[in-house]
Amino acid sequence: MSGPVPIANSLEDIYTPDALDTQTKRWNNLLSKFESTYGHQPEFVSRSPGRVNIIGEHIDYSLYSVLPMAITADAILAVSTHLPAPKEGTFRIQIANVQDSKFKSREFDIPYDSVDIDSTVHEWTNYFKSGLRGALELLRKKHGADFKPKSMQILMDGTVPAGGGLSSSAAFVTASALAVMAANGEQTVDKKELTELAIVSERAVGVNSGGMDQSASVFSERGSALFVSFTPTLLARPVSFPPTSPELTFLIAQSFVTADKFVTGPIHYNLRVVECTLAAAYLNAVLNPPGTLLPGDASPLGISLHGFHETYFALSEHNSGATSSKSVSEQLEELLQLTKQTLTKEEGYTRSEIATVLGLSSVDDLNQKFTSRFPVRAERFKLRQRAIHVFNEALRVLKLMDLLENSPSSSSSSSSSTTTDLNSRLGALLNETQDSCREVYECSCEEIDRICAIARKAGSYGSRLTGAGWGGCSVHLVPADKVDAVKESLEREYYSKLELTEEQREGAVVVSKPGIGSALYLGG
Ligand code: NG1
Ligand code: MG
Repeated sequence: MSGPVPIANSLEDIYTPDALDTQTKRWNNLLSKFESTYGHQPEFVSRSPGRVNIIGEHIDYSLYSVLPMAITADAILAVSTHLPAPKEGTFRIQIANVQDSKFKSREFDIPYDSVDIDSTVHEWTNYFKSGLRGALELLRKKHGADFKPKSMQILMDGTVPAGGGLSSSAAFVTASALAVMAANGEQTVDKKELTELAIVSERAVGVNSGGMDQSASVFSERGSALFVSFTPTLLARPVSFPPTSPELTFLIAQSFVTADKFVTGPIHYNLRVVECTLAAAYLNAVLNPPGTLLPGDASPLGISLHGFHETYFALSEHNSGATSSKSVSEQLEELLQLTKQTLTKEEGYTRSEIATVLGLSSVDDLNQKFTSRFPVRAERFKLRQRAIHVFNEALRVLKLMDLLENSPSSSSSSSSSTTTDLNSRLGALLNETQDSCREVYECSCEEIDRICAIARKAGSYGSRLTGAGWGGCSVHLVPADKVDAVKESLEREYYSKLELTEEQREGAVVVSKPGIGSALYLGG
């Protein structure tokens, strides 16, 4: 699955036939606006899509595997590199947006060796700058520390709804990093390298995120979902859904409750990252031999529940079952029991309680290690609930993969009964995830819960929030012959009660076809 980001020679290489008309018009608009803005045609276009997450919610930053798929909506950046350098030691970036009314165009003169990003302001160009910073680090690694980056003129168009749980931010950061690589002569960009730099780059914008979005944005292949693992190293492989009749579709429904992780991070997303990390440290302190250190890993704060999982079962007495070592599923079941016996306080744990168990000298020491980079606001940390969700969700991903890859209908031609059975079993897993997100992880919201109930009543096999939650989008597993019924019910019982623009109403519910990931379009 690794290898270079594909070079697209035409839009047919990027979009599914049903999207081609709209995208051709959109790309022509981008290219002509580029000409009118900068007075010449761009040299290339860099493209990265958003994604919907099918299952595996809020477990990527704990380094458990997830199953997203790329959608059609994407970020596209038209680029040229004719601009002369402003003065010795600096390069110039001019960046504009086709939705210029909302995003004012900007110009930056940047010293070769440092891209400063003020992550305390919510400025749209910060996402470009985070991709730029990551790409420059990679370019300096390849060409030496005194690498001189090219000046760039950029026009951007993003159609992934922001704050919608469809990874608008990751699409923009990844497309930006790819654009900088290509502008500086790297047209064969390795997918794994691009993904890893996009993951680290995005954290510079103030959200302590996992790696699912960037992986889906880069690695996805048309017609397939993507199974992404993060440890021992990043790995992504396509997964296809068995052919069923009627065809199974994924519906994406907006809640129009904006969930801006940048703003709510301290009480929502970034707090969950801290709670999971502290749960790992706590379980390690209590269940592993005194002095056991968790391995440093690629998780946002450097240690994770997966790290605890590995360490615990690496100790032979825990792993040797009657026959051979336990399967991952058996290990996860055991971790669930251990968690319930060890993290017994439903009301959560105070900083001082945690510091004591971790053997830290003070709460300041705890804050310095876990909450200094991204501040969080909480008196108590619900370690029990977050760890239970993570281990259960990791189990659900394995169960869904088992259904996809080992169910009878995936091998032989499926009779309608096995199809319905398979679809309802897939859907049941998605519904369990929604229950856990709502009750245990507390990252849903009343609007999303209502949308899921409406969709299920109208024929969805499985309905749940997708992405970080607290608003944003939902994903629904709907047989093709029920899509209209679900859309109509959502319109009648949910959207009709909202003040929506025509454009919002158009994009409220979309059928998402699994699309290709990042691509470089060299035009011509
Ligand atoms: P969204 O809401 O699509 O940005 C976020 C994280 C993911 C993952 C999901 C929850 C960022 C950039 N992405 O996705 O890493 O943790 O929430 O599964 O914050
Ligand atoms: Mg995002």
